[in-house]
Parts: sequence; structure tokens; C-alpha cells
Amino acid sequence: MTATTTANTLSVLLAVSATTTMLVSAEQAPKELPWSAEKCAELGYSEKFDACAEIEFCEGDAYGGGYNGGRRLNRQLRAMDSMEMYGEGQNEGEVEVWDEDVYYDENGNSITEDVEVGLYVEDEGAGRPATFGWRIPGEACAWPGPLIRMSRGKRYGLFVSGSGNEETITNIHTHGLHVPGHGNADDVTRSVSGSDVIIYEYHIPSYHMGGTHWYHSHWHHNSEHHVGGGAFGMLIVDDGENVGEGVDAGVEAFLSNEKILIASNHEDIYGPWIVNGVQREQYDFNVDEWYRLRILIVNLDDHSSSRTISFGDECEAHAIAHDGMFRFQVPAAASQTTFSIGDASRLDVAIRCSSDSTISIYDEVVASIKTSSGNTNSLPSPFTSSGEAWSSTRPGYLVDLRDVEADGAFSIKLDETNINEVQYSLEKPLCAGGTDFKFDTIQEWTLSLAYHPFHLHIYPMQVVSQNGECGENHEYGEYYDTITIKHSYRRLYTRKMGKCKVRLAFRDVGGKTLMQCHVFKHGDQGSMAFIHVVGGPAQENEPRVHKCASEPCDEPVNIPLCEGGSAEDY
Ligand SMILES: [Cu+2]
Repeated sequence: MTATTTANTLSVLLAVSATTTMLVSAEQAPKELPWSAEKCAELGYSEKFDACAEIEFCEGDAYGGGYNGGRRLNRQLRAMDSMEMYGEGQNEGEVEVWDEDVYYDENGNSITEDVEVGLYVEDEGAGRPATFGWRIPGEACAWPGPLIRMSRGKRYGLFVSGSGNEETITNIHTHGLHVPGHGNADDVTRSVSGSDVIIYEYHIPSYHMGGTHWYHSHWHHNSEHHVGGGAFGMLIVDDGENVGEGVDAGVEAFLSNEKILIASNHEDIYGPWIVNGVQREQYDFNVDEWYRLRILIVNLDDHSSSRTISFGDECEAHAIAHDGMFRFQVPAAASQTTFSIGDASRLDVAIRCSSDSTISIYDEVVASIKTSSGNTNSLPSPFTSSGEAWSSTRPGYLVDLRDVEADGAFSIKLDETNINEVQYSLEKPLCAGGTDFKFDTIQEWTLSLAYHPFHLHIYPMQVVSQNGECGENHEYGEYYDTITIKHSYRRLYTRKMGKCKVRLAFRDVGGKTLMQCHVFKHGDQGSMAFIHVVGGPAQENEPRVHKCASEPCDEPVNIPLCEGGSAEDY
């Protein structure tokens, strides 16, 4: 690997530098995707969906824009010297090009190309354009993509178009939604390219818990490349009614008094972290007012899988939800200023600050909190009017399984290229003793993960290990959709490997689902597997394709069942 500056990339640097004097003065929360019944009528799907929206994959020109990475990268390179990850550092103001990064085409063949991985300019602020992204048609290709907000009990039609480029294949995974993983719903084998348009059908059941989730591109072999370019965004399911026992006007006001924090870094680089697409986000808080901070962590470096996020001593913070699912008792009794959180995970906290403060990831300040007095709103409170915690309403897929006898047991071992020594395959699902999993069963799974974050699509998992085997990111008894035990590659050799036990309920939704390592590089290398949950409801395939320039478009992919036979009908 070599670091070079070329005439071609230098011109990109100059073009971007001109925009870097813009300072961040208020929160940069992304624009919301506009759902509407009118859009359904316009597209001819009024009877099928309650709300429709169009979202477009996009490709930008370059990374950059106020991306103050040089100084920090050099410092972290020194810390990583012993791993010999990078041959050379680079200086501020230089464009860095690393030769021979390997990517894959749609057939899985490796492509060798020069990849520009970053622009280093000394400045604060300014938005970050995406090299790959999701956008509202007509909007800029921004990092991160639009905020998708959904309501419980509604039928949504998401019309997804390609970037215009026939060579770029992608799709969308709604990380955290409890919806089918096959048919025309959240199936990662679906695909769109060019100017084609495919339809994702999402019925958010009325019992779905409200929470903080996200979406990202998930086309196999290109996930790292696409998400690493900015193709992701936050997805929120609104709380609606019946959130919990004891929820009063103050708690309701608190739950909707939200702030958004989408933290991401950059593929192959050890920091820096940016928030909401900017180098130093600023939040405006009223002094001593409670806010619900929705935090999403998108990590693109493949050698670490967890981090700490901390607030200054001027603030009090209580956890209220993990991975978009409320704690059983909300909020957590103890205030913390530092939280440990795994990759791809979300954390909602109740936070209030008495004066100006900062938000840091590890020891890097990524955002500031500016407080102002005089307009304090005292109504929002995470606690009930009597100052107590409240019990969240638990839908069937999120009930307490600690005292329930499991119907089945399974062990999972994640590696960089495989799960249970089987590489990702469309021909072969993962089987438990030669059979598929059964709908309406309770499972107890034992996870051996090293530092790999384990994400199971569709079905959240309750941590039932009591002695810290699941690591410091997870609390006994709470639900998560991604489990990350160890923090990084380096710590792997200094700490005992944990065997973390989780329980989960195969309820409401059946069919195929994906489990994966959520280090994007490892998923792309084959650390993913399908399982089938048989005997439950089946999701239809239609409507599926809205616009197809040349057949075939988004043909359904059927993974054979463990015991043989087709999985077309579950
Ligand atoms: Cu991994």
C-alpha cells in the first residue's frame, strides 16, 4: 500500500476545500422521507398501501468536505504500528490514495482499482457528500440518507430506484423492523440497478414496538463499499399509543422531545467520527430540560466493533432503549455519563444538561451541547409524575423469556468469512441438527463471537447470560438485535472468549431470515447465513417490480429448505 497524491485527485481537493468554511450552527438532522397517500395514488397503489414514498440510490464524486481527518489519523496510526496496518501516514491537506483495495463486481469477481479513501483538510464543520447514498428524488446525495419515519399499524410501499448506473446493484435492509425477510419485504437477495424501480412492502403491525432503527444497502459483496460511501440512514417507528404502564403527559412529551445523533466513521480508517454528516455537530438544549437522544452507531472500520460514547459531567443520562427496543423498566435507574455500545447498534438515552457540554466517542469530541436558559420547558420527563420509572408494553416478540423453557438450542460461531464454518450460500441454509427452525418456538442460542458483531434480521434477542459473558455492551434481561461481546481485534488475545446466551421467539413472522457478522467486510466475505423458520405466515411476492427496463428484474431467490424441497411456500 502506498500513499500518493495525483494531479487528478488534487483537483478534487481544491474543489472541496472551497466549501469548508461553512460552520455548523444548529443540528444537522437529516430531512424526512415524505410518505403520503397521494404518492400511492399517483403510482397506482392506493388500495395496496396507506402511504408511499420514493427513494433513490445515488452516486457522488468524492469523499470530502470539511473532513478533518489528517491529524487524528496520524496519531492513531502510531498507536497501530505494531499491527502494520498501514505503511505510511499522510499530512494534513493531502489527498490520500491507497492502491489495490479490492472490491467485487456483481458476480463476485474481484476488481482491483485505485480507491480514494479520504480528503484531509484542516477545518471544522461543513456537510459530507456521499460517494454512494440514498436520497429523496431531486435532493443532494448526502451522508447520511433521509430519515425514514413510520407509524405502527400502517401499510407502507417504498419505491426504490437504482442510481441510473446499470453496473451498480443495490438493495435496502431495514435493520430493526419486525417484518418478513422474504417475498416483497425485507429480503436481502432482492436487487435494483439502473433506472429500474422495485417495491418494498412493509406492514408495520400495530403491536410493533416504537423505536430507533436504521436502513442500509445490503447487496452481497458491495455492502461495505456502499455503506462505506454513505448509503445508510436512520429509521424511526413512532411510539403511538400504549407505550407503557404509567406513561403520562410528561413522559409522552419527553418521548417526542427528540434529538438525532447518527455517528459514523469511514471504511479502512481509524476515525475520525462524524455526527449527522458533520465534523462537529452542535446541539441546542434548554438548561435542565430532558431530551430523548436517539443514537445510531455506524462503524465502517473492520478491526473494531464497539466503542464508548460519553457526555460531559454537566449532563445526566439514563438509558431508555437498546437497539430500538425499550428497556423493561424505563428509564434505567442509574445515570451514566459513559455508555459502551456495539456496532450497528442504537441507544436511546434521556439526557439533561445544566450547562454547555460535549459528546465524545472514546476520547474524541464529536459534538457539542450548547445550553440556553430562559426558555426551559419543564414538562418533558422520562420519569412519571411521581418521579418513578415505568414498565414498557411488551409485544409477543419482546416478552421476558428468562423463566420460559426453550423449545430448541443452537450454537453459533462467527468468523471473518463464515458462520459455523459454512460460507454464505444461496444453495445451503444453516440447519439445526439437519432441520429448519419451527415457527412459534422459543430458542436458546449460545454465541461464540470473538469481536464479531452478531446481527439476526427480524427477530430480536434477549440476553440471558448473567455473569457478563455477553460483554459490557449488553445488560442481562434486555433485548438487542446485534450482540457484540468483544471490542476489537487487539483485545481478542488479552481476554477470555465469551459464550453469550440469548433467547428469542420465532413469532408473528416466518420464512427465511439472515444472520450475519455486522462488520461489513466480513459479511461481504461470507460471514452470513440464511435460516428458515417454517410453519408460519408467508409473505407474498407481489407487487414487486414497478419499472423494469430489461428483464429480468428482481427475480425472487428461493433458498432450499434443510430437509430438501422448495421454500416458495412456508
Ligand atoms: Cu466479523
